[in-house]
Amino acid sequence: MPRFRDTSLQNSKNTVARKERKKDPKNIRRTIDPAALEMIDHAKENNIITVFERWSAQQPQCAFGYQGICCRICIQGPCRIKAEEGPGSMGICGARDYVIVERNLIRTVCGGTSAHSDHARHIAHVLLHAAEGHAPDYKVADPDKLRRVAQRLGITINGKSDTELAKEVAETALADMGKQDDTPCKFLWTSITEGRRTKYSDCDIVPTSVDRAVVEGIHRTHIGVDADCTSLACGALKIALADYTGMKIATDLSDILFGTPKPVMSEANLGVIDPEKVNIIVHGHNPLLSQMVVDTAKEMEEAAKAAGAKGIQISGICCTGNEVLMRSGVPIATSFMGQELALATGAIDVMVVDVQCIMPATRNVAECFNTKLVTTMPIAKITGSHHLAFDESRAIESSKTIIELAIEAFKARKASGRPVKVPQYKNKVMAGFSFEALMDVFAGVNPENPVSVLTDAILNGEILGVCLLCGCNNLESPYDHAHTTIIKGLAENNVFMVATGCSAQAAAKHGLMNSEGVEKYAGAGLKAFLARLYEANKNKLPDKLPLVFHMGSCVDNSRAAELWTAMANELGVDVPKVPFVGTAPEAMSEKAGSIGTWVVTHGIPTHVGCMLPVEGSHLVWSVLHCIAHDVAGGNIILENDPEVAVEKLVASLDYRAWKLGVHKKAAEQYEAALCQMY
Ligand code: BF8
Ligand code: SF4
Repeated sequence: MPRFRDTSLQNSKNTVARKERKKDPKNIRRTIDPAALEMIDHAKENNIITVFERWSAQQPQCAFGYQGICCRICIQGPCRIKAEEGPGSMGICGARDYVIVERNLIRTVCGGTSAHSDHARHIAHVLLHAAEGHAPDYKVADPDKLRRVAQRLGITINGKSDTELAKEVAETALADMGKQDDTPCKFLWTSITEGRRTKYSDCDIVPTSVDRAVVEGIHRTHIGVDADCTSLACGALKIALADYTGMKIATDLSDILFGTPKPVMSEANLGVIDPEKVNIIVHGHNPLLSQMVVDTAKEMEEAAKAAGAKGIQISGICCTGNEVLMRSGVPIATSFMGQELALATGAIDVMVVDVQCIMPATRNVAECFNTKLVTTMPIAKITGSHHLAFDESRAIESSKTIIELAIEAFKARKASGRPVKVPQYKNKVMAGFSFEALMDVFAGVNPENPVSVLTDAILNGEILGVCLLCGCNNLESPYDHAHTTIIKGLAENNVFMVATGCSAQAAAKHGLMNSEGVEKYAGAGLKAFLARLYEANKNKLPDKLPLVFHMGSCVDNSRAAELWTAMANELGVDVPKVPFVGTAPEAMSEKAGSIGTWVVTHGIPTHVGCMLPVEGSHLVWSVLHCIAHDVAGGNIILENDPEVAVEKLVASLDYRAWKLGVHKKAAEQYEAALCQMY
């Protein structure tokens, strides 16, 4: 009998019935975050409509769309699958349930891939322009990383200056975006295991450029093109690997331009806002803007003081907040679902945004308080906000204009005597765990082979495995409830956790990204492991290690991929055998869809805690849960109950760790090659 706990957990059943998923929909206090609760009440009292009220007003939502069986791809639609058999079981063109669900899913993956890769392309252009001398405020901040990336890409580095190398790396990235030949994307191909390269070639899912993959995906899903379940599924995997390519580019190039993160201390939640300072919130995703604002603000403290402020307080929301937290220790104000609540404090002078996850409603709340909402990107404008086109060729000057606007807004706020309400909740945070920083911590124990510190701890049972926590907020699950429940549950089961995006922000806000979190929630094995790591690094770490390790923004899920790739190589297996799982407890965006798909394609079981629109097709459900595992080695686990999700994730890790142990023992006993079956 296998030793893993409960084989019934290896099934594909969601334990929460559809009608049970949105409990108490009229209650707008839909969160466990005390700061958010205080602000929801405050907003309600002051007639400020927020996402919590809008979500409630949308209930019940359309059951066809929710299950993914509504098609609007051509204008004969919308078509809905209304019956099991007969004409009502198909769209007007004859598309069956699985075709409609998969086409919708592919378009979701295309949306996520476009968002990540446009972000990456922007950074690649700036790196190129910086190398060519057209963006003088940007420079190579991490020449070592530049050289490592160039070497990995097969670029000759000897005798070349940083500028020359930066140009070549940027050009390689841009080629991965848009080249027309049939060679694999380099940022993908050079950063995965040999086993994955073979798998992707065998399945014919290797992207040759990001743009081509997305265009092909939209073409494939046009009326009357692909209508085969397997072919559509493989199409989704190919686009998702293009998404990974874009994310890898974004992470690598951001590190080159702004530095590779190192452990840093900060704070998180709305209590970081200081009404006596000039408050600037950076919101969105791209560090090109936010890092410049952060760096420029340091030079403008005196101007803020001259205006009567105690200084400048920058805080972050969403992934751009994660970027500047990771590199500069900028505190987190809140995450995606709390963005209007931050504005409702009345203490924000400027909210400057770039792209992605910025609710159009921010403008309505900003208007209530004369807060300046500043949009900066040509593709992301909001009617009624200030638009200040961010000019990379004059980045510092553009940042100065934003900060001057904030100082003026601070003066107007103080002169108006406008009341503010800042909920006094915040928690200490240790962030900055890039892959390199994590390896540095492991190197404290074993400088020759850092990653073996992690894999050995799994093999000897001290910890169970690793979990990547990622993604969004979605009020199908009360704000932050699923994130925190899963983190605490996995901690108790001795799982080493890394986190990105709004999941990392949930951990940060709720005191799970510091050493107190370890004391409260970690099982004995995890506690011992973290204590051992800390002992070996005492002199260079700013504090004891946290319960959850912050790996960065959503594009930085590529850092987690670097970790499981290193673990696979160390263990002498491919990724599907590594005791590593992923979870997006409160998934919401198209980007979560594309990330989840490539994480599965890399060979990682991935839990999604808010229902994907796939329930309308049993066939697609089984592809995601079962067939994906047979083909790619990873699978989706759709489970709305976070406590059951913990059990399922633990069962997946337990099974992998057990199997790996058995195979390793057999290989040693019979002096045979390590079994590669998963
Ligand atoms: O890219 S986790 S809500 S902020 S999409 Fe958006 Fe989701 Fe947050 Fe970051 Ni990621
Ligand atoms: Fe209906 Fe087919 Fe058009 Fe979709 S593509 S809207 S199923 S006719």
